[in-house]
Amino acid sequence: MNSEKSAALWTEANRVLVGGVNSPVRAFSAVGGDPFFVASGSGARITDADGNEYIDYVLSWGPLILGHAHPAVTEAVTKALKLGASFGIPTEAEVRLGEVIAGLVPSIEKVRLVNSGTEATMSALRLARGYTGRDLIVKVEGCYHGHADGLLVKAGSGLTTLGTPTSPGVPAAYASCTLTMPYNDLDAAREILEAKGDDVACIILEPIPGNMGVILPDDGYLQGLRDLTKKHGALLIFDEVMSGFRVAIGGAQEHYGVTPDLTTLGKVIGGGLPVGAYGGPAEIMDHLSPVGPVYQAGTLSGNPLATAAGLATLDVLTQPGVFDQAVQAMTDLSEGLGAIAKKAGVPVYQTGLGTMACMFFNEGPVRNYEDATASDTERFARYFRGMLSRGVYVAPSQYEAGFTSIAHDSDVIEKTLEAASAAMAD
Ligand code: KE4
Repeated sequence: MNSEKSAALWTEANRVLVGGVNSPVRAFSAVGGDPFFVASGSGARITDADGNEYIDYVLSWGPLILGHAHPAVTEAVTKALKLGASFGIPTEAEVRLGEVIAGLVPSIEKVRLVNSGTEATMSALRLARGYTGRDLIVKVEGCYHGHADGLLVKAGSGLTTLGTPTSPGVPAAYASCTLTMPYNDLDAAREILEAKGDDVACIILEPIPGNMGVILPDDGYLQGLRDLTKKHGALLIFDEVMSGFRVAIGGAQEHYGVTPDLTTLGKVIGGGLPVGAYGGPAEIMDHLSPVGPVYQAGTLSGNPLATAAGLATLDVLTQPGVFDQAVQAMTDLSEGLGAIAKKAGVPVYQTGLGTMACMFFNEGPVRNYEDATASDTERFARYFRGMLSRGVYVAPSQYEAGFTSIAHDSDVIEKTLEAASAAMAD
């Protein structure tokens, strides 16, 4: 596989971009080797700077559920661009995207559009603190909500001891307002709320984590958190930036029938352009400026290009049977990979729902961060390189999710499984 142009670009990138990238995971640190530079995408496939083609299961880390360069999205963004890229003045498109989101996500009556998932979660936390008048937040170990200071925190020595920063630059004072608990452990949530409940503004979690691989909630876990937060007057925030429009059109909250107080979204609702969002009942959301006192703002929030891409994506995705195409692709892929691993005698533990899934190189079960981080990351890295060399790009880390799109047809899945049969034997 020729990689001359990617290699030259990688050298140039490292001179001017920190680590050669604009987001760390793209640097392939977890899997070894240097990343390729992509030149274009179409449907389920991407082509790199040297003309090598790959079947893509990262899909820009989730947004591209219609596949790359879907005509409906391309046409919508091109049309919007010809009318002007940005105004900083209300436009109809942001109203329509708000209406579509509110119509599809059970917990959302009012929504605020922003420009990234990080901005959505950072703002939702400020709203929860402003609404409750409380300072502490509780997050789940292994859940990732973007890089806002108060979320780059690891557990203290005990459940009710205050968090400590996971990154330099985060003041201990910020981290000390964050408590951390294991996923799928209601006793831990109960212990924290009974000890600190009067000071806890919210619990935030990915209802189906996709940033420690994909892990599903135990029966009753999400409803248990819903009951506990209600009892203690804390808000429940579902970060569905990844699971939204991926595990189900209405996200994990629709699938499990558990309604959070606030929901954060991103990725799919932007169709590949920068969009984040957070929403909930008007009674909470109206605490936000300009109606209420909790401040949040953004120059490009709801901009015409991103809202055009999001609207086009959701319009196609919600047509009868379309979402199910991407679900079927993931079902077929997962079944095929399981059979291949079994035949090769490689212990894997598979998880997933809808159009997002994960194959842990792990005997299993994987119920939380501790289980996930016991996976054989070396074996995963070998599998990643084996797939890449055979034209299949899976996420360059054991702790990421895999995604399908409506463009991942049976031929794409068949070619993927052929590559996997060989890669599993590497
Ligand atoms: P962004 O700020 O990257 O748009 O969104 C942050 C975020 C928030 N919540 C969840 C559940 C997320 O998965 C993310 C971002 N996901 C990662 C993928 N694991 C983005 C990829 C990257 O960091 O480059």
